[in-house]
Amino acid sequence: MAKTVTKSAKKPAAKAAAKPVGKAAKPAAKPAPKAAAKAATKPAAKATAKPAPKAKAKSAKKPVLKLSMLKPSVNNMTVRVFARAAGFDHAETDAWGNTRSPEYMARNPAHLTPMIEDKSLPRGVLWESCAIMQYLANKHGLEKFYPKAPAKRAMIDSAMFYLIGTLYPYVARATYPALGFPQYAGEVGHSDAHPDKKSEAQKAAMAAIAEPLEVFHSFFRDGKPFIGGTSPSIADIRLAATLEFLAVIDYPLPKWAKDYVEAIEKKLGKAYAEPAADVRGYIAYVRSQPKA
Ligand SMILES: N[C@@H](CCC(=O)N[C@@H](CS)C(=O)NCC(=O)O)C(=O)O
Repeated sequence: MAKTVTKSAKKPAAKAAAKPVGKAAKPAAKPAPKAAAKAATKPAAKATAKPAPKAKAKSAKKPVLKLSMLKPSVNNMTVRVFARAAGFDHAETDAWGNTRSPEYMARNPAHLTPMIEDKSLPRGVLWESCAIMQYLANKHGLEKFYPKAPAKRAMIDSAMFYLIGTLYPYVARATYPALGFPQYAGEVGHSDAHPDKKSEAQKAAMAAIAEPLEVFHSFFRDGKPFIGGTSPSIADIRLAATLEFLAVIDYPLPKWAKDYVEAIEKKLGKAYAEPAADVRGYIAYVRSQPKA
């Protein structure tokens, strides 16, 4: 499996976004070994004391969040944005063409990305974008992205479950044919139905997007800039990334949604823009291809 450590893996995240929350400052970085930490705090008088060996400084920077991902995917974009925005040192492995390999399947029988590897997990890996963000936010106390207060947290969870269970299936049915992604078994788009039937199903899904989309605006945002309030939560990252796919079908996003994605991109800076560029680049590529 070719391992890609992206540039941003070395550079935590866009400054605007990276200001780590609470303990997020060192969410992923291994704490410096005690000896090295002591040396770093020794007074100037002892300046002649041996500085911490370079190897130790290096190991503190070692990427510790290991993420397997696919660049054109918004499910993956979600976690890639979050990892950058939260200031993780992370290494990304491009899993393109590899998700059904025996090695990958042995770890992840669902053959899905995004997937993180973390020894403290019972099975060593975790997939599902929202579960990954919840876990990492819990583990590292990233309350800015995932509030701890039960009522506030419940709204973030509700928004994310609603997205995965209701909005995303419509988005997938409407956009996957244009993206060249396989549809799920049992879907008209997956069957050998007449192309007119497939197009009908795609159009019906496209028409169905408006209602849940409006729910995010009127109910979950409820006049606030973001679902999370004044700063983007993990539910906002999940929603904004999902909306990126709609460009491939020229979906007429309502003005609030365009402004909302822009506001998230502005708040998160490079943390958002960099993974978004991969999705947008893929969409530009498929759109440049002659229609079959
Ligand atoms: N609900 C999941 C969806 C994950 C998913 O569908 N991943 C796709 C890419 S968009 C995948 O890894 N497919 C590879 C495969 O099935 O082999 C999430 O949010 O993480």
